[in-house]
Amino acid sequence: MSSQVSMNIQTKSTLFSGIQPSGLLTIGGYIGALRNWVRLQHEYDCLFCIVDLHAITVRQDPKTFAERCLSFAAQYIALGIDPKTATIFLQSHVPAHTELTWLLNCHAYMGELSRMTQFKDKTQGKKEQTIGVGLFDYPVLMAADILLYQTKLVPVGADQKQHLELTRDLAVRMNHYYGQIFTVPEAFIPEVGARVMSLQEPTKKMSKSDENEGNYIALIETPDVIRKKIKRAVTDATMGITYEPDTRPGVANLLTILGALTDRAPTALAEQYADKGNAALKGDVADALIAFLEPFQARYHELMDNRDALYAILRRGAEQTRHRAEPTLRRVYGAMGFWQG
Ligand code: ATP
Ligand code: LTN
Repeated sequence: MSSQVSMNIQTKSTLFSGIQPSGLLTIGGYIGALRNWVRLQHEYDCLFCIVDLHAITVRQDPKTFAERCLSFAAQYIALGIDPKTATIFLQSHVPAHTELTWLLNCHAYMGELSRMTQFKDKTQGKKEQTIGVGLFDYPVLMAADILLYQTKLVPVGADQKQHLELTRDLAVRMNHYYGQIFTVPEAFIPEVGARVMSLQEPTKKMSKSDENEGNYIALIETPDVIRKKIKRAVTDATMGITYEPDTRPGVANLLTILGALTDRAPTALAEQYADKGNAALKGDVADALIAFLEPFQARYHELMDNRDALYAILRRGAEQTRHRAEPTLRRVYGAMGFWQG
């Protein structure tokens, strides 16, 4: 490696992000997060994780889990993450993530974790005896993911803002007790597309684990299904197209999706479609989705057909991150007074 290259690596700040392989990647995850990973990958020293340990906070089928994790790696790459530039890896391959989680657990409070909206949403209506402790502790594992690498920037959708704030609080708290051990990270949340909404219930977030498949567009959806789902998307009876997320969430969501895929502001698109109807807008949204997803899917299938290359990328990612995680872990143990031999 030339000294110029090694200097560049050292001077770039670290960026970390992850997605849990808990279902099919959706257009919401792409617009809210992955799109920005692709955009930021050359500016930062990037670590892109498949957070498989987070995924098991809800039951996963052991028969399909490994394949899904692999397919996430292929989708990251097919969307434009360059494995030569960024590091792609599975969370479970780097034991330091769970090790740091324990150290952070001993500094996190029941109260702050109980206030997490995602925990409240995912446990709503459930009996306490049926709620896994992992779901409660989920944000601490996420904090460990981030803090382990002295991460500066974390590109995520708006729903993860609260988890990022908890991560920052934990970092500041630990730095206060033990001296400077962690970089305090910042969230990168896009202005447009930070919260892509469900197609059938446009007042809630599009989610890959939604029971109703009609609520999301998966990245590996076929053109026919995309057209059907967009056609059935809930809008309203008001004439013409306007961008009013509070009063017309369905229409605003379609404008957001189209805007993200065509690099236009949703408000500018609304003006263009002002005199048109929902059907015209929906037709164009479906066209834009298909135009974007077809070449992506071709790249994805090619990668899935070439398993050895994919395995090599993930093995290299695991090896690199295992090394990178070690100094922070040692620093934390040391600062806390553990005898390290
Ligand atoms: P699950 O349903 O399993 O909780 P999800 O679909 O909500 O999953 P995550 O794995 O939680 O997706 O999120 C992956 C990344 O994509 C996160 O950064 C998240 O903020 C972002 N993201 C997910 N869904 C959306 C959405 N609808 N709009 C914008 N960003 C999103
Ligand atoms: N909780 C995140 C996934 C996640 C993550 C991370 C995101 C786990 N660890 C670290 C950014 C950085 C979610 O999207 N549900």
